[in-house]
Amino acid sequence: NLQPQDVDLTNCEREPIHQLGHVQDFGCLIAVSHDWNITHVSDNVGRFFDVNPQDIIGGPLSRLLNPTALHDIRGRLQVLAGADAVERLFHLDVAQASVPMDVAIHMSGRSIVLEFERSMTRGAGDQASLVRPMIDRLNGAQSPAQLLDLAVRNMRALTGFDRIMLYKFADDDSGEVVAEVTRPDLEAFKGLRYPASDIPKQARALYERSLLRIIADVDGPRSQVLPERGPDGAPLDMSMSSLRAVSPIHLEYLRNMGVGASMSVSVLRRGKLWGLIACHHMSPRTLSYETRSAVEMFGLVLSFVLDQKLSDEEQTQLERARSVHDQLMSQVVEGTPLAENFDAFTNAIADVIPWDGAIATIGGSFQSRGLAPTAEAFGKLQRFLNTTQASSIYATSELAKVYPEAEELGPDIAGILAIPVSRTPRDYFVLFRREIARTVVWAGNPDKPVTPGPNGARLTPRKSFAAWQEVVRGTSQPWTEAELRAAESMRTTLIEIILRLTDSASQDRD
Ligand code: BLA
Repeated sequence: NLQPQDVDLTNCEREPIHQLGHVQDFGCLIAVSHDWNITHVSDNVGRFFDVNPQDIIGGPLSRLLNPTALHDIRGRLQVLAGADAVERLFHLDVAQASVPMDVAIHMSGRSIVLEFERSMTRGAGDQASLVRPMIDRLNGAQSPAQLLDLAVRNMRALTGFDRIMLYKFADDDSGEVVAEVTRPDLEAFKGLRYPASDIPKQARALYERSLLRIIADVDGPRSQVLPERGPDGAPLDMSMSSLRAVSPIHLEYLRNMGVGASMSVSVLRRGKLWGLIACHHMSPRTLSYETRSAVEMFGLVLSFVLDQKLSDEEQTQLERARSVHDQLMSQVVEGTPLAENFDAFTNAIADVIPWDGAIATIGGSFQSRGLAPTAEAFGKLQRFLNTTQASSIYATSELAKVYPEAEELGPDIAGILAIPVSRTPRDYFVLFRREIARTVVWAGNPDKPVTPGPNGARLTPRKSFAAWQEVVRGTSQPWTEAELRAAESMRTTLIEIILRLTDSASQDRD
């Protein structure tokens, strides 16, 4: 594992963000063994309990908590469901003459981890009841896009953060801001893309287990967890900690953006991280544990509703693919040659497989639309395509990698999907996609005045966007599984059509 001082922009993926040894100062952490002796404590414990950290390590927890509180905590420990479960107690009277506290309870290895924050709510479940009507609203969404818009607006109402973004991951782990609400004076990030490295792999993996994190004060003090290493020689694993202090690299990123507080909630689809609801506040902002729990529940419900809406959309896409098939077949029945229907045909396909350009070479004719090569440039590409399997479609989103002459097709073409529709000579129907970096532009103020931290200007959204553009240079929007399946079934349809047309043409001659 890397030591904190050795982490830089080149090795972020190896930073052990679950073992940084600190908590944020708005709460304190106490870990105990199975027989309730204190094994770890954050050095700010004196701000929450009338004790010194050094005096209580190795002693019983009962020195800090009254018997009723201990009993309640024990009870919760018994119902912990699974290794990554966290139980919560709100508004608990933990000790004589102390203010009520909210307590998070979870297991880390063999330790029981307790995290205490002063209650900011009455513990009456008011926060959860706020989420209820929001769920009804989410359910009413007509599409995934509308759902995500509703989600960011409701999150703003629930949390009061200055900016709420829905950050969606792509197959290559880059991210896109697909929905956003923001304080009117702030620059908008919607539509922008960021490279996978902005949220490194271990962070994405952690966010599948632990669904919410808040950074209450980007410049706030952190409190060290003592001892640094336990008797087993390892630091306490804080993966599931609600107070976990976050990576200094990420803090620098937030500071460079002028952000004072950040919170993000995982959006999962079937257990896999699909996206994040990412929230910024321009000044420090702490939300009560009860509110954070309500927000986490909101995220869970959003995840389920989203899965449903995405599945509905996938179903609709399948149905559209079927209707393209029917449309094509009816044209054949009417005896119209395919070549005369190129526009109608490509329009129909666009509903199922979005494209930037299309060509058809069938029976010696050549037709093209949109971002497409000339007949001559295509002739050369066709020889390349003839080397692929005749019995299946061929697709790539990085043509230049396999076809060095890609540049000759036109500077923008990066993706092709070729559907062979006859054998010898091979006829093709081909769709083209534009290089993606050229389809997304930075809309914001290019040089917001920031004083970059020790790692320089790289840790800003502007530079992240530029980094993403570099990563995707020469690639198009990928062809999805569903699109490829639709293309494969379209190939069968097209072959059938061409056979019928040639059949009827030869019958006409007879
Ligand atoms: C974490 N990076 C994150 C998080 C987000 C981003 C949303 C989740 C933590 C949170 O809730 O704040 C990224 N935030 C963005 C992006 C925008 C934004 C892209 O607002 C755009 C508007 N970060 C980098 C680089 C590295 C890096 C280059 O940009 C490393 C080389 C590291 N980001 C990094 C780490 C975490 C992180 C380590 C995990 C923080 C943690 O949970 O401890």
